[in-house]
Amino acid sequence: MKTRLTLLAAVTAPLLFAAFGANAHARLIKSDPKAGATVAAPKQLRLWFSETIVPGKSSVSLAGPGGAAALGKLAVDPKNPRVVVAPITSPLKPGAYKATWSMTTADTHTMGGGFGFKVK
Ligand SMILES: [Cu+2]
Repeated sequence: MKTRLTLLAAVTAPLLFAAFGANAHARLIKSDPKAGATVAAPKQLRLWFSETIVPGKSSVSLAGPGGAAALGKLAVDPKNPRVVVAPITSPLKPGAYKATWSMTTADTHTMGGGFGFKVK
């Protein structure tokens, strides 16, 4: 019996590992503005992800001292489908901001996260 269990573990472990390895969940690699940075009022948010993003099923929002900031239509960079661009359509006042993202990848999985920055 013990041998059977060991054998089962030996067979399933690599399969599980392969399944996780095949997942393509969006992970934020970096952003502009950078997390924690203090910057002059940006005109757009740029987010670099680990996977190709489906922009029509993804979203970014930005909250600041005046409430929700107005963002234009989310798009991917035509040169890099892992880079998402959200235009900021009205100037940001000085203060602390929090960007919140929800990204769907081609495998239909959705991941979310957020980061903060300050406008001087
Ligand atoms: Cu996935």
